[in-house]
Amino acid sequence: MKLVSIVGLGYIGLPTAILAAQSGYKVSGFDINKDRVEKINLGDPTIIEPGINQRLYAVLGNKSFQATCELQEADCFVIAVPTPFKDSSKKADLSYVFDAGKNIARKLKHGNLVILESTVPVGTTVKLAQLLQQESGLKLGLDFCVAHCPERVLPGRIFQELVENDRVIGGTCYHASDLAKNFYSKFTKGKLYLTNDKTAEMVKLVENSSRDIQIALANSIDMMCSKAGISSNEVIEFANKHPRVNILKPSCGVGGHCIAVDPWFLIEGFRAESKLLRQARDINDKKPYIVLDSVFSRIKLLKKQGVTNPRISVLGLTFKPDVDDLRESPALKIALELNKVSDLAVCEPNIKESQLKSIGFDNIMTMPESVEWADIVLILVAHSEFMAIKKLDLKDKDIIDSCGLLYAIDKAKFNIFVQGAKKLECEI
Ligand code: SAJ
Repeated sequence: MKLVSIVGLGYIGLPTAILAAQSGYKVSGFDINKDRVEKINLGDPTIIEPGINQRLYAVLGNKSFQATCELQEADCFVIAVPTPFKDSSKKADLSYVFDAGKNIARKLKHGNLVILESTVPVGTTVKLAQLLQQESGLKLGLDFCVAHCPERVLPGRIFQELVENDRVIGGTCYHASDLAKNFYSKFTKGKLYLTNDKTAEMVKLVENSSRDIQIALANSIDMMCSKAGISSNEVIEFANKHPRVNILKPSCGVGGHCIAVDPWFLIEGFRAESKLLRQARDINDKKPYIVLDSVFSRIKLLKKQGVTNPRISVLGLTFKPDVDDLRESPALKIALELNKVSDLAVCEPNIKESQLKSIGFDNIMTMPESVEWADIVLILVAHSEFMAIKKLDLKDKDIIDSCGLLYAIDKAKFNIFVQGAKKLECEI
């Protein structure tokens, strides 16, 4: 297996293509976006990821990798295309996967392997295999093989995780799993577990559903603690001291293109059996509105106290800390709602001012500027830059911290659990 064609040069496809090229394959990266292909061939990876520029430069330089809008023949095809929702329904849009399949079918030859890496509903890999068979006229299992090997990487650590993480490979036949294992073993140090296609599909979906449920639990704990007047961050921290408990963190909601999306692929296929997943989705989807409600009650209170038009500083807009990604961001959703009705300043150090303006935010400030300007400081995302907030003058500021930033600062500073202890002191 020498020639590899990667279909889709996004966050997963491009790093995979580069790594495969660095480990001895001759790689062609296909993308439908001509502009992206041109940029990549000129050395601009079009995504931000540590180490990617140097790596891309190296594989372009030694000609082990090239991007193209014309799918090339290969020994192994890897599909890494998006699987978003269909319109406003929460059903998976598999058109990119099947378009990739149709395209590959035209180039398919005896002995080829096709690997699907995109996250898909259970049963999709076999549908892709049938499509490839129909369109190419070749026989599945005899002429070509198909396997599903879902990606598992964290943006910001993609190259490390592509190498180090264990992977699950599900073939439509044993030979497919074995061939795919052979492909990944050239650049993966993690263990490669072999199974069937449906199991691999289900594994990926339950991994992300498990995170969603854990975050929903954290958000429920947060709502209960808020009623009880105690710190949810501290409760979770202490509960996690139990050797078999591991609750995630409360936040202003769940965003991104994975955790908030993948559970729906199970809900779509297993409506009756997935009630817990559905409830977790509802809880996490409701969280931005709960944060909004608490902002509105503070506004009301300040107005009663004579502040006619309370100014709000929003800290953080991305879907999670220290990324430049606004996709499905609950923080952005909250800020856009507030922008309609309040005097707002936003501070988002990871996004360019021009992009923030194009979204509709006119008042863009640094953290010190916005904190000084505001009556209410709304912390939505715990970016590293915001760890300096306690150095600013916060007296007379009404602070709403939806992501445990202040708790994290206290913990880092005093290395003790201060919030409950502080409260105890006051009560005594
Ligand atoms: N979140 C919380 N509380 C937490 C952790 C996360 O509210 O304790 C929120 C985040 O703020 C964010 C959302 O959940 O809005 C999702 O964040 P995430 O870090 O869990 O997930 P993603 O979407 O960045 O990437 C995940 C990967 N996550 C991790 O490894 C931690 C990985 O599991 C998957 O391979 C990837 O999705 C994917 O592609 O499916």
